[in-house]
Amino acid sequence: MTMMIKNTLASGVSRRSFLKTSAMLGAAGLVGPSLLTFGARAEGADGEVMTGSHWGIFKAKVEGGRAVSIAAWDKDPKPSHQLPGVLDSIYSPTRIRYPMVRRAYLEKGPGAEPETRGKGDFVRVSWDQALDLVAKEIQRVEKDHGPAAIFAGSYGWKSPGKLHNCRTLLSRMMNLAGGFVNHIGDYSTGAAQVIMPHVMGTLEVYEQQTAWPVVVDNTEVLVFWSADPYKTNQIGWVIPDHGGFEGMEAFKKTGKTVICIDPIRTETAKEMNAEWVAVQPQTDVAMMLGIAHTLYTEKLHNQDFLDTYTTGFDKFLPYLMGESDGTPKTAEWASEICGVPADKIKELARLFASKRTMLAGGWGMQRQHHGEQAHWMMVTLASMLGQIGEPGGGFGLSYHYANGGAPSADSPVLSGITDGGKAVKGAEWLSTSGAAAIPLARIVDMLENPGKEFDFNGTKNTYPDIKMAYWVGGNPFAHHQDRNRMVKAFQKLDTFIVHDFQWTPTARQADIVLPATTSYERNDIEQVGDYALKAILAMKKVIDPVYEARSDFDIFAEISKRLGKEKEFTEDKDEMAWLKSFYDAAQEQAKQRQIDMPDFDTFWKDGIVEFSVPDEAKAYVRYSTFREDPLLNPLGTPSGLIEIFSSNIEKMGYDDCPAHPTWMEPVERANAKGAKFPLHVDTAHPISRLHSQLCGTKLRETYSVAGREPCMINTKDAEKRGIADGDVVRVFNDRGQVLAGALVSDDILPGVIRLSEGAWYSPVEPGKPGSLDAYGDPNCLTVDIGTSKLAQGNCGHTAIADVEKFTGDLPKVTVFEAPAGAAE
Ligand SMILES: Nc1nc2c(c(=O)[nH]1)N[C@H]1C(S)=C(S)[C@@H](COP(=O)(O)OP(=O)(O)OC[C@H]3O[C@@H](n4cnc5c(=O)[nH]c(N)nc54)[C@H](O)[C@@H]3O)O[C@H]1N2
Ligand SMILES: Nc1nc2c(c(=O)[nH]1)N[C@H]1C(S)=C(S)[C@@H](COP(=O)(O)OP(=O)(O)OC[C@H]3O[C@@H](n4cnc5c(=O)[nH]c(N)nc54)[C@H](O)[C@@H]3O)O[C@H]1N2
Ligand SMILES: [Mo]
Repeated sequence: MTMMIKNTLASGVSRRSFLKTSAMLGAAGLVGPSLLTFGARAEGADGEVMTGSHWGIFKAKVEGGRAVSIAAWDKDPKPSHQLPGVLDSIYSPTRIRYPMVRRAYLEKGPGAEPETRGKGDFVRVSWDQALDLVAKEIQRVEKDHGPAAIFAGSYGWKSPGKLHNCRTLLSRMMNLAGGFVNHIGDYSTGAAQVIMPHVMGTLEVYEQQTAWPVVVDNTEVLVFWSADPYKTNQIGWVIPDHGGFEGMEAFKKTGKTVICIDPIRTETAKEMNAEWVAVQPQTDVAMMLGIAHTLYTEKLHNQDFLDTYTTGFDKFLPYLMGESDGTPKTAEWASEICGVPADKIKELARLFASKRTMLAGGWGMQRQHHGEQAHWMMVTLASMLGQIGEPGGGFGLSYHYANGGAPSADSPVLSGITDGGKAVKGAEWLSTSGAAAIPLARIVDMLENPGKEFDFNGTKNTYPDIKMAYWVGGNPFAHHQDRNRMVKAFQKLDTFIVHDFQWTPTARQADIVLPATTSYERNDIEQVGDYALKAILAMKKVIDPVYEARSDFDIFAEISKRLGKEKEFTEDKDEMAWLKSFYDAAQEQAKQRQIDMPDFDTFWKDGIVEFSVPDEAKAYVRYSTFREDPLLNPLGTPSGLIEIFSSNIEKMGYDDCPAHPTWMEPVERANAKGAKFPLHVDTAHPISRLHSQLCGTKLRETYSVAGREPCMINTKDAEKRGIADGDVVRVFNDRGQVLAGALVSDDILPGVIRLSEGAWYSPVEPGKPGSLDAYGDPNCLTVDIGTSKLAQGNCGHTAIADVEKFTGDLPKVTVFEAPAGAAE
């Protein structure tokens, strides 16, 4: 399948003004062209170049040095509909053109007039001036306050590529500079990745799933619980193979049962003709308990499995039956909370017990208060069903992510640039590098409370006193919760430095903004398929850097030079030498495993090397060896078994994370007694963006409503408020207020609205906490607390609010234009 995308969308810069600008730059001597083109160039300026991105492999057509169209790779089983935005991201008006410094900062120094952050009053400076400023400020803060005063645990989805990995490059430079404060965890699976090792002995969320062909052949009931794989499998952390779609399409053809348990009728529910079980948000644990209670009272549970493969069911049972707290967790009890009729809950229990059932859990339900409980209870439910380790049965926490379940090819694993610290095995973003580390989502709490003690997974620590933050490859003013609290907290910093290629809400808040290249303006190398490992791709440079953009590698090398560490940073290797070193190491691995790979030059010329999928990978069943022999193949838990009760967690003594799965009211819930606001805000990941990436492109025109982020609202809720489809609405609670465009629909449960994460924050009064946001950033409404003392994950899916038709003067959305002075 080929998808051609014409460049009619990308009109940010006309070719003429682009040439004029480049010529002017050259003449002004701001930066020589040789500095702009680090490493090798694409073969010839014009023609077709194959490269890759978070959205897949594609071929770009270049004319006159400009990318004019892109088309998905013809072997991509399901190209992402977001590709036109990828093309537009290169030339969109939000592109950062030059190094810029906030005026007050430039004139008066670190910490000056912090309330002007976000107002867009930037001054253009030369690269030399900008790099000197950054290097001097790192030295000042390290000298006066020590490495624990610099937060460089910069989180975000950056771009793929084993060399131009901006986050790792930042850590690498900061390690050479003397150290920094890093982060632990991520926003994706903050709760799950901490609880799962206690329960299953492993991260679970970033691991290969029982292969799709096995599911297609054996699974009778496929349950997507808080998961929307048709939406989320579009993208990968590396370059996606989209193999998950082949699995889902094949399953669909069998006509077997698919159930989606979600407050929204998802893309997956529609594509797979699934039964939609509409559950109240934040109540899945109650619903699962209701199913578990039915299984137990109707003797449908698998006691043999519980006896052989799990520990602690006996301690959980009194809670389930209500002996320990006086509340039996019956289907009726559950129904009151989760809104699913008791009969339906019982029917699901009987169905799951009588059929080979795969519980495919997504992550929305753990990105909320007490989020640890959801997956723990799901594992408990799967244990009672007793199908874990059987072909097509059990549970899986990554079918919706990066095409989990697409069988793994026999291929070597590419290494990449390192940060000089220790990496946690299996998850490069869990680097332990740094002077200290905080649970990522506690960043604002840290900025507000230097010296405050915090709990995390059985440890106690204190927050450092941060003076400077350095961000690359992420958009915290999109991804973090409670925007207004955050705007205020970031004003405490002396210095905030950001590299990006777009004027994101975060870049606008910075003191020093450095223009990075997109991955289409540099050469790199990457694996295709996070789990499938289907190929290694040459991510070839498509065009020369636009305006004055430079690669993060180049920028950090220049700063390292000013810190006297250039050689340590570059190891005297240029771009192509690095890429060759990663490839050669992979080839060495391959040789040992008798896998054929061409030499580097041939690979680079061909652009891709593909690997074959062995039959055993297509037959892979997660936990089959554990099931065969739990003594010989124990889990990594203290007991070697699935821990329905965890003695380790019991020892921690946390009031918000007891020692077995437990239903606890979240801090706020629309349907709870005394709830202050009537609607739950579901901040589901966007269908037509990757978080905030591509929000600044013309792709927005395909989904925005009245020029704003769509706010999906049920017909009844809309009628009650006199809201019609297409109206501008104000969504508000005590934490914030945003405008959005009403999308009236019956594909969402009454009492729930959807405002997708990643919408760019466009405050009407920048710098002022509480300002109305004109575009629709849902994180103006969300709560900024940890999931619990155990994981301290973010609660991006915890928020209640109300909606009204907006009748005031419509404020302009300004965030999609470059700040004044940055666009000439
Ligand atoms: N309410 C709520 N909030 C959420 C979520 C939710 O469900 N609800 N989801 C959370 C989740 S799971 C995640 S992962 C986060 C995502 O949060 P982020 O990962 O911060 O979001 P992205 O939009 O991917 O931001 C990546 C940024 O990196 C920039 N970038 C890309 N390539 C490069 C490069 O080579 N160099 C430089 N310097 N910059 C580059 C992009 O332009 C973009 O601005 O959001 C979290 N926030
Ligand atoms: N198109 C696209 N794909 C992506 C991303 C993207 O931004 N865009 N981001 C990528 C990243 S970084 C990640 S972490 C993953 C995210 O993967 P997920 O975290 O699984 O994605 P979400 O959309 O946040 O949530 C999935 C579903 O959970 C539902 N949900 C929310 N709250 C509840 C609840 O309380 N109960 C139940 N049962 N359902 C609930 C939402 O309505 C949504 O349909 O996706 C990845 N894929
Ligand atoms: Mo994520």
